[in-house]
Amino acid sequence: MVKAVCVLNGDVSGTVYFEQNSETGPVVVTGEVKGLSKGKHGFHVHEFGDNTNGCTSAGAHFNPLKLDHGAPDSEVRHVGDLGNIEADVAGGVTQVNIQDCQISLSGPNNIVGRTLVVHADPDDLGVGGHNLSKTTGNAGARIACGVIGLAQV
Ligand SMILES: [Cu+2]
Ligand SMILES: [Zn+2]
Repeated sequence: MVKAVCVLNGDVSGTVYFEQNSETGPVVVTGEVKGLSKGKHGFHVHEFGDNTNGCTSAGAHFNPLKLDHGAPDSEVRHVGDLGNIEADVAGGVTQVNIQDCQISLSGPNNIVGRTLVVHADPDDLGVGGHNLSKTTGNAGARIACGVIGLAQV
């Protein structure tokens, strides 16, 4: 089993864990994010584990297959497209509980060493009709991020 972890820092904070039992199996993403405004917030793995200029230097969505942005359950998506997390109330603790079949903790879709980003706005999952829908889901500012690193198993 491989485990990874990300400590999110910024306007909100959180800790997110990634667990994968086999090299090609799904990755289970769990954890919590504190302080979000009520509603949906885009949640992605961005290409670089570089936070030298804050979340900006993490680059674009992790997209090794050079496809358009999309929903997590869509065939056309970036590997890093994990959709949204949703806060039921403002300023509370939002639980993260995602299972994803494209991100991996090894191999070509490896997300270890890249950056997890939480956005200000909802990810429209590529279907919002905005000129950014097919690249970022028009999810707005990057309000928190952190580099994904290997965790103790
Ligand atoms: Cu993003
Ligand atoms: Zn994307």
